[in-house]
Amino acid sequence: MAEDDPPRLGVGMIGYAFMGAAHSQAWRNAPRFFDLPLRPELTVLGGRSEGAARAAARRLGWADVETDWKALIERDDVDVVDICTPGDTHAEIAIAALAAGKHVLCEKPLANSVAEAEAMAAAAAQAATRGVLAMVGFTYRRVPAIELARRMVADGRIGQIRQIRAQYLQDWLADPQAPLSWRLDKQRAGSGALGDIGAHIVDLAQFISGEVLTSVGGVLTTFVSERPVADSFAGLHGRGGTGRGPVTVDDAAIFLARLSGGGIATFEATRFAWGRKNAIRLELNGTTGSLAFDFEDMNVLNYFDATLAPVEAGFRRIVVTEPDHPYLSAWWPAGHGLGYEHAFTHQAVDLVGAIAAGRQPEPSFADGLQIQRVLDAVERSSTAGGAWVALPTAAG
Ligand code: SOE
Repeated sequence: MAEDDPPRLGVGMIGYAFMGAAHSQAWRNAPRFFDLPLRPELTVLGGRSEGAARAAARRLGWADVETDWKALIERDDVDVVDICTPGDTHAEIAIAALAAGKHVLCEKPLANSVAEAEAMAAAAAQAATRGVLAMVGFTYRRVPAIELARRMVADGRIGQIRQIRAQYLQDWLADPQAPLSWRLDKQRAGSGALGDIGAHIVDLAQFISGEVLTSVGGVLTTFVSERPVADSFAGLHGRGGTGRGPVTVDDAAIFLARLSGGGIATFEATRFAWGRKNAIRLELNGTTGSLAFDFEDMNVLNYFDATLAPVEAGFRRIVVTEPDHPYLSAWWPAGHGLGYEHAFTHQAVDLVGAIAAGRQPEPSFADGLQIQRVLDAVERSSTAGGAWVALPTAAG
């Protein structure tokens, strides 16, 4: 460590599968590309099996491992606890880490139920009075084109929002032989497409518009109720295994919403859209223009300016790679583009900045709770045959 290096920020991360790998590269790269007020250090990786955790730590760049998450959060060299485990463990780990005085980054959705999310938000509010901060990882907020869209809406570039169309489309379960994973188990994941990917588009619609959902009505469905059991997983895809087990979550969710500004919105979350690998599609139509985004072309934001003469108007393709675009000055020359992993790096950068400044990072656990209430309301609506369910308009 050089004398003028910023002070270290010890990170202890629990879980090292798909999300753990994405968070690891973020902690590694953040201080290499951005000037940070604190220097994140990949101090310790938590995992139940020592051999597997050590192999993952070597591969992902962590200095040490702990097999007991309680030991990890008590370590003096850990300042931030990064939770990359399935949803059924979020509440217990996050609440204990905050009580131990550790800042927390928790993967989305915040929890598996509103009750758990309420307990987590209460623990975070209490911890904040001691300068201990908590953030939930709705990572796509940190895609530069998404942040640009948010700024353009705030600057009035599309006027008053009338309609939002939000879709999150994947296809990794469209094959009925795709095996079971924890993401298909209600006990572990809380819900299926709704919480796993629907939560992202609820967050993005609210983040970009600056509005909240005030009521929802929707339908959840499970197309394939039993699947093969897998021996192992790489990313989202399982291998081998014998026997079959039940799917206890939704495969797809479609819902309507009313927005706090008077507009309306549609949401669609599915893992059965053959050919759509990670299509997050958002379109906002305002009184004076539209914005459209698709994650499968993530360096582009499409903008229609209805204040122009009709003969000149037309969707304009803004390539979001200029140094003046959000986060871009730290990366490559214009036109070279960013990928999925960069949003995780931006998330780490923003969290480190907030911790150094003693400022509440966003999205907070209170924001995570508000989204949990939306998910819960959609489930209740579906159970009630699609009836509208009202939501509280203030988080908390
Ligand atoms: C699976 O659907 C998943 O890995 C989500 O859990 C992530 O949040 C999303 O970024 C990619 O897809």
